[in-house]
Amino acid sequence: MKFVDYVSVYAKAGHGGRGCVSFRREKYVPWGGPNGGDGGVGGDIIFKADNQLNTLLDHRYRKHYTAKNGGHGMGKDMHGKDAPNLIIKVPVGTVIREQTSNQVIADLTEDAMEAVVLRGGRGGKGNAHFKTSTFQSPKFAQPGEEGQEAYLVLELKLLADVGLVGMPNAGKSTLLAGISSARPKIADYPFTTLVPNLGVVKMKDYTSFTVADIPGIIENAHLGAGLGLQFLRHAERTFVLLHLVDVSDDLDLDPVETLIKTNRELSMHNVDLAARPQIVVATKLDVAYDGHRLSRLAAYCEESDIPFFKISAVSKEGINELISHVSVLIGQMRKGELNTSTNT
Ligand SMILES: Nc1nc2c(ncn2[C@@H]2O[C@H](COP(=O)(O)OP(=O)(O)OP(=O)(O)O)[C@@H](O)[C@H]2O)c(=O)[nH]1
Ligand SMILES: [Mg+2]
Repeated sequence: MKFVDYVSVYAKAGHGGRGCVSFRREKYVPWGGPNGGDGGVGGDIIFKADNQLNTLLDHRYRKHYTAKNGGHGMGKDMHGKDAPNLIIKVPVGTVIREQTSNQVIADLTEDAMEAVVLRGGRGGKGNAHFKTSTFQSPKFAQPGEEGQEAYLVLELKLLADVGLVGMPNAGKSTLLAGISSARPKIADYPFTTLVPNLGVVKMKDYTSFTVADIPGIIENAHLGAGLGLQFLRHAERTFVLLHLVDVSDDLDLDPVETLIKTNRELSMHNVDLAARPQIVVATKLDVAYDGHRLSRLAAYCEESDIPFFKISAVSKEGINELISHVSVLIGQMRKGELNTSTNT
């Protein structure tokens, strides 16, 4: 399945129906009064979150949505029919903005949540409405109002408690596969993960938290290098980031430099991301034989007061400690005991 997390669409709510001009015609009643009915209301454009969906793909090729118009008013005081609303389903986590102002109109964070994004026009009043004691036969009625219309940007931002970030090959997907039932693709080449993956980590005490594995970030990602920063929007709605750094001996890269560079890319995307609580996780302990890179990273984190953990997906060393720590942290954040800045 293709993962689509950003689309723009055009949508228009229904036009209100026209009010009617009509007069009573009855036998033996030469001057019947006005009896033109009102127009019906145009259909609204409503977006609704649906947890059966996980991509915006459906909206990619259907860029125009138009709700039906209200029915016109008719004689004999008959009102036009109200048009049905057009309900557009999107995945949970979809943010809807107006394209030109970039203003957020709706943020659908829970299943079945709905937002009326564009209002249908009101129906016009029929001439029966305009009758007064001195003005008995109005020969006019109101037109219906236009429905609202807009170009909208739909953006899917996964909602996860934890985001996994790091260079390609750092071991993000391997960690996700080890702690949840998610089965992301894992391989020893960079950019194995092309789209974000979500996993649920279940703890022994029946609590759980969600983890998003985000495609690898390289230097100049903000200029479009590698997969660029296009998927970083999914890190924006997490409580905490696990920043994975490969510390195996045979890599040439300096682990501290790697950490700093990746963080720089994160802040280029969104300064708030750089301020998100972060835990540094040294990976591939089983192949850190002499451990020179490991100790350098550990020392740096200690100096800079950054929480630090080390794990091996192969020997499972350190994984339980890491997960327990994260679980407690998430628990505290959910209770509001810790300050976070999950910006949307
Ligand atoms: N020895 C060892 N190898 C590991 C460990 N964790 C991951 N690997 C290997 O490192 C390679 C990359 O792992 P992935 O989990 O695909 O890395 P990733 O960070 O998801 O990479 P991208 O998706 O490309 O960003 C794979 O060959 C894994 O088998 C570990 O703890 N020990
Ligand atoms: Mg991966």
